Amino acid sequence: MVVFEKPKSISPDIFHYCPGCTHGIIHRLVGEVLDELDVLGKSVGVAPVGCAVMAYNYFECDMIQAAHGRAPAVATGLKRANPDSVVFTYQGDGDLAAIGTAETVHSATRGENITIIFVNNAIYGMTGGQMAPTSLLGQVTQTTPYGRNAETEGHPIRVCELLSTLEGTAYAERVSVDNVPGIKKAKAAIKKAFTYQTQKKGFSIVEVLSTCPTNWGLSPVAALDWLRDNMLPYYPLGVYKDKGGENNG
Ligand SMILES: Cc1ncc(C[n+]2csc(CCOP(=O)(O)OP(=O)(O)O)c2C)c(N)n1
Ligand code: SF4
Repeated sequence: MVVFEKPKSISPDIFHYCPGCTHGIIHRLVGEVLDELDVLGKSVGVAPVGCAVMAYNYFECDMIQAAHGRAPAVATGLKRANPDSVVFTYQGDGDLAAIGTAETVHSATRGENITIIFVNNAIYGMTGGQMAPTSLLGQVTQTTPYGRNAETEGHPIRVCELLSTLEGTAYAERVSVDNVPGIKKAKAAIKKAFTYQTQKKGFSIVEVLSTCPTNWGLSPVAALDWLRDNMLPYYPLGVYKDKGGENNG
């Protein structure tokens, strides 16, 4: 009896992520959802620039890699050219909420019928731990050695809250993968986002709170505690927008 196996939407390649990094869990959840919705053959993923850049090796659907922050613009083109495809981006917080802010906001307000998987680990992972727009006040990073200061670096951006104000956003939910019930909720949210896309409801985003033990300077277990103690109070989990039965696609 098979007890545990990789989703067929995930390749046999070994993930390159650091020990304790939750990017791998999030990849798996996306893979499980592609399997369960049986959309692998018509799905196209857009890989970011960031630690998940090699996501194009890990998903078995067609993949394209966009310049830093441009994934929603690339996804827009893919989806408009082939409206029956299922198009998703997979982006970190530096990619989506710094250099890619314009693409993110405008694809949402246009109601592009795409799904964004937004991995918020409160830091730039790939480039060695600089401050991200989502870094918390007081958080020490390579570029905020005395802690992020609102007066000089501004306040962290709450992406789901921001995008939920836009008419084109059909669904926005924040989840966390720091524990098993949270992982189950994260999967349900990802499945709902993809389902809404197949129902042509419009723009959907799932923000997943994620760990970066390497750049946070913590062990994998301590990183999960840090996420719970520091990220959850500032980034409350929940549904920020759900157009439900409405069709704005
Ligand atoms: C146009 C451009 N600007 C800057 C960079 C450098 N760069 C590569 S990855 C990255 C940040 C990645 O952080 P994030 O998006 O949060 O993803 P993570 O690595 O944490 O998953 C930056 C600034 C780049 N590759 N291209
Ligand atoms: S640097 Fe951080 S985000 Fe990147 S793989 Fe390592 S733990 Fe994950």
